[in-house]
Amino acid sequence: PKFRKMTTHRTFTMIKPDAVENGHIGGILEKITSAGFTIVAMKYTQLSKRDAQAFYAIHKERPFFDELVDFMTRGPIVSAILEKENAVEDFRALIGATNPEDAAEGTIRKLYATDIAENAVHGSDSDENAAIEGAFHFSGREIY
Ligand code: RTP
Ligand code: MG
Repeated sequence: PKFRKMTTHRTFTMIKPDAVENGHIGGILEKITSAGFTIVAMKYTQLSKRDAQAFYAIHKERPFFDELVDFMTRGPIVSAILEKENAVEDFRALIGATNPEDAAEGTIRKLYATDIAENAVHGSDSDENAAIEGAFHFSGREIY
């Protein structure tokens, strides 16, 4: 019998407030779909302080935590769940390094990020976190 591959094939992303403010939603979605990702859930929403503090709880001892929460809550974001073989790793490659100065040519952060803090997009860093983050933003009925 054929069994479905057990490799996780989904990741979670946000187009952050800087990229929304700068008019890059369309450009970023074009890069994502051109790279072979399928959008299985998507919404336009604004995080509350409580949401952002919970989402980024892993960073709560970092010096940039308050700045990060203020940034991520200052305007709307686009959040989405993306599907592709090897999604987490391939998406991290597509977005590029956290600091756009270090990001490779053609990556989303190289093209659209402002600086290390306002870096245009989020991408989950593991299959486990992709599942947690997707479930944080979407109910089962919002995922297709
Ligand atoms: P992300 O989680 O957003 O995909 O980014 P990442 O893995 O590349 O970076 P991470 O270390 O998880 O940091 C999360 C977000 O915090 C902001 N940051 N600011 N001011 C700073 O030095 C600084 N460092 C990180 C960025 O928005 C980063 O994406
Ligand atoms: Mg991260």
